[in-house]
Amino acid sequence: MDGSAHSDELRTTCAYCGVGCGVLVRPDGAGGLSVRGDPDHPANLGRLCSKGTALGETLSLDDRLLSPRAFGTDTDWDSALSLVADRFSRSITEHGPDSVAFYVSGQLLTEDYYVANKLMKGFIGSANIDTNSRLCMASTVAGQKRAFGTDTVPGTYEDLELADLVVLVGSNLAWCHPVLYQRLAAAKAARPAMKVVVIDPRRTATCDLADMHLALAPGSDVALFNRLLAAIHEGGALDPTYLNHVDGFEETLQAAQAQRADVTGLPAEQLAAFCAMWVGIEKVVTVFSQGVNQSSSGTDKVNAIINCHLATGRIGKPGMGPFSVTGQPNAMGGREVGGLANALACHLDLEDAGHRALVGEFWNAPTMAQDAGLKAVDLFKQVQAGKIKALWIMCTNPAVSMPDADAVRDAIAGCDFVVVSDVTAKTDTARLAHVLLPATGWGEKDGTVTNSDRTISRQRAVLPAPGAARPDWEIICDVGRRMGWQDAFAFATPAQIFDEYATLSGQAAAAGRDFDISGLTGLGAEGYADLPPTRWPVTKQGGTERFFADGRFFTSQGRARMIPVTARAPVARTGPRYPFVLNTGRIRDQWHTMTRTAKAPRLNQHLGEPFLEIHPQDAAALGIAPASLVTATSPTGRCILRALVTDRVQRGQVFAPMHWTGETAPTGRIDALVPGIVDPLSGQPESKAAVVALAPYHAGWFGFAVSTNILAPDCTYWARSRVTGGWRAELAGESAPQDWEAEARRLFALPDARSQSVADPATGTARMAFIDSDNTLLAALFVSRTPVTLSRDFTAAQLGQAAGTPLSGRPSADMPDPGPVVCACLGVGLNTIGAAITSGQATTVAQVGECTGAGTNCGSCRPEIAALLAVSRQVEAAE
Ligand SMILES: Nc1nc2c(c(=O)[nH]1)N[C@H]1C(S)=C(S)[C@@H](COP(=O)(O)OP(=O)(O)OC[C@H]3O[C@@H](n4cnc5c(=O)[nH]c(N)nc54)[C@H](O)[C@@H]3O)O[C@H]1N2
Ligand SMILES: Nc1nc2c(c(=O)[nH]1)N[C@H]1C(S)=C(S)[C@@H](COP(=O)(O)OP(=O)(O)OC[C@H]3O[C@@H](n4cnc5c(=O)[nH]c(N)nc54)[C@H](O)[C@@H]3O)O[C@H]1N2
Ligand code: SF4
Ligand SMILES: [Mo]
Repeated sequence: MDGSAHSDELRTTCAYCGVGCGVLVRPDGAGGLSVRGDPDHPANLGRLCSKGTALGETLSLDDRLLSPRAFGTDTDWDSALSLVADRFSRSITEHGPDSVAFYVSGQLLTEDYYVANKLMKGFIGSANIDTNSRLCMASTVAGQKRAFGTDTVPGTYEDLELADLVVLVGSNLAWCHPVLYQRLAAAKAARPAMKVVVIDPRRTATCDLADMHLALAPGSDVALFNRLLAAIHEGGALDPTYLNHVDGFEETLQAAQAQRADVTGLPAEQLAAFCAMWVGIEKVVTVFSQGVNQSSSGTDKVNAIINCHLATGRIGKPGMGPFSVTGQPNAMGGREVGGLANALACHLDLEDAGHRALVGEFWNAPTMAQDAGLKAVDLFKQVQAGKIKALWIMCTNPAVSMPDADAVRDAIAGCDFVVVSDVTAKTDTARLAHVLLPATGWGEKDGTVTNSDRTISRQRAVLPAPGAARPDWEIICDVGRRMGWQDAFAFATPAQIFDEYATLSGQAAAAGRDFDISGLTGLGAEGYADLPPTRWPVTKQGGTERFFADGRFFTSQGRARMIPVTARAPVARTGPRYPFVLNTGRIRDQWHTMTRTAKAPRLNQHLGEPFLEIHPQDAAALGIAPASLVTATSPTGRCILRALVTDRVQRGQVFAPMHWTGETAPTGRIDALVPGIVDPLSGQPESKAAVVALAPYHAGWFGFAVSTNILAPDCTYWARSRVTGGWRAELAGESAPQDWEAEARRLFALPDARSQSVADPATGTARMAFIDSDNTLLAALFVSRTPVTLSRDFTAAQLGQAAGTPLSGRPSADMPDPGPVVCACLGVGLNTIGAAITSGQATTVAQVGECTGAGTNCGSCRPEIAALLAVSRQVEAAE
């Protein structure tokens, strides 16, 4: 079913990452959607990754918030909105405008974001609105503003394909921007001379594409790029003509030359080889992401990278430039619309009196905020101190995703009045709210998002709003009207909001800013409905594909700035008490706090529980066995995680994913370990360099359970996830219960079901199955004194099936075990792929695809298949 949209398909944009892929959706008649990549969208040209492909499986209403709730009881919208408006107004009257705050999200649509900012900054009169983009893009914003005078990504996705060298710094593109990775991989396959370098302390799936992997010391990127700048100078790669448009060259070069490169921990030859490659190849794109931003020197890292591009004039030209990839679907739109506490819409600055006046007049604002508001980490500190009396959290889950998450959770719990707008009540944050407001989610809401390469795309509603859910923009406008500002929030549609925003952008452009979408004013309802993906700027006269090749910048002098920077180590230092550096990040098939991706069983198959990557020698020294449990302790908190022993991480460093929560694995809330240390310029937390102590968690028993009912364990360690037809859970605890069967009946909420059980108190093993009257399997529990070894996928697949030999935990001989799932789209397991490789049937990724189907849909698992082939070749070579 290739080719353009069919008449019954609607075009929209993926809910997840900043690649911003176009999707074609069609209601399946059962409340869900069928989804495929939009071949006409410039970001993906028909491709989708595993998460995008599974979008249709995340739409069930079973855990949705369908009605407003106040103080634990369902209520109507009128009461809920009046309550919110009254409490905010009262706090403002009694304690001033800075006693209230909004904490919002890069997953809001531009229209939602615009009205939230208008309400707080123009009408409430405070700038206490910050966004989870503070945890994500703030260092890039600060770095680009320092260098360019504006927060602008100069290039486009096409530049990654046109480049002869692509350097990926602190970016696991294969898992986090999979479609962009696929585009890069395809370009490299077509043009094998193209080089790819990965700069990351960890060997990630992205390294499979790399010609060179620089496993630098955590946080040492500034030293590396300073060394590069010195090498650019030595190698004669400076562009003197372009440098006429740049200030600060001499000082910056001196700082770079004074930099010690050994702090990178990289062998001198490797560093020299990288520099020679960069110096010698003109068409270079340097992609960067959270390994750069989430650092106490994040802003300096960004500038260290940009310095090299400015010095060589390799910027804003086809195949050249620094390229920050954004995380959330509207991370970029949120920056454009002034979502951060120190920004105003249309790349205007809150701290610039002229800009404040311009926006204040345009909005006819009664009380324009005069000073920058609290940045996320400080904002929650003020909540904790009782200074913020009313807090409205929209579309983000800070009780999980903020650093020092236990303290943030407690701060929210202690706040006088907390409002949460979400699509579900089942989040760690929503559970703390006094008022819960049900928002419409992806597929139900309507508006625009901007992706990493400045392309504005429409998200379109294709499903009806479930229950009483309403779009975020409408909820915000309603509260604004009830607080007394009827005219300013009289919008009836997102199109009207967009039009006001586009009009303001024209004025911002007239004041010398780059963000200009005035060409999109006056679209009307129809023009807005039909708006195709459009890269800004869009003036009535046309647009610009790339920025800065002409040497024109948006600083007061109109020149770019090179910034002298010197490397600083991460703030938290390892020592005898906390000997390991904890790096954190993402996995391929989960999105953040899992409220949506965890609903799709196939997305839970890839990595089903929270884990800690640890080097084999460190694990051995600490007595941590593979698949055992580890306690990680930091100055702020404690976690228990599954040990994943691998040399992908260096000695002394460990890595854990950020996704697990109180809902899915309470001891896996990784931000409990991360301190609230921030970059002094951007306020972005250092999420990638906490310090921890590690020890084996000596469980008295381990368990694995599957159940058609949701599992609600209460043991020390548990992690649960959905499988087709039910749930599965990993369990562990200290002392084993006396009566396993009674315990299992409680766990499964099956007091009366028929059971089969085998228990051996002497060895501590127990196996039991609960069977329905029609002889199908309802639940099974496997217990052992050591981690339970059985085929998880096989056991889970028995749920709801005729109860044959469920207690074996193994398929019978005539039915081979497919093994852990590698290809989430087509459900192809490791063993199936392994068999194709060892039988000699498949020697390339493409052949594995032909034999097994793996990797032939979205391609997100191709790096893993390539790694399996590489391992098999190594084994063969050794034999
Ligand atoms: N599957 C999936 N995709 C996502 C998301 C998701 O939740 N799941 N979230 C989206 C969002 S919001 C974001 S922001 C992006 C993030 O996308 P990425 O930034 O690519 O993802 P991370 O895994 O957070 O971190 C990237 C890498 O930084 C490395 N790193 C750590 N410390 C350093 C350092 O000091 N220097 C360098 N050079 N590297 C370092 C880590 O080892 C890690 O591999 O992903 C987006 N895409
Ligand atoms: N240790 C560590 N911590 C990190 C990071 C890291 O790399 N390491 N990364 C940081 C980064 S880059 C990011 S972006 C953050 C992400 O962290 P969060 O923003 O906290 O994560 P999400 O799970 O995406 O939260 C989105 C929430 O909005 C809800 N939601 C979904 N759609 C809608 C909607 O349309 N309207 C409303 N009102 N709600 C909706 C979802 O159910 C969910 O509860 O985490 C940060 N925290
Ligand atoms: S790469 Fe995947 S998650 Fe990102 S926008 Fe595209 S389909 Fe969605
Ligand atoms: Mo992010």
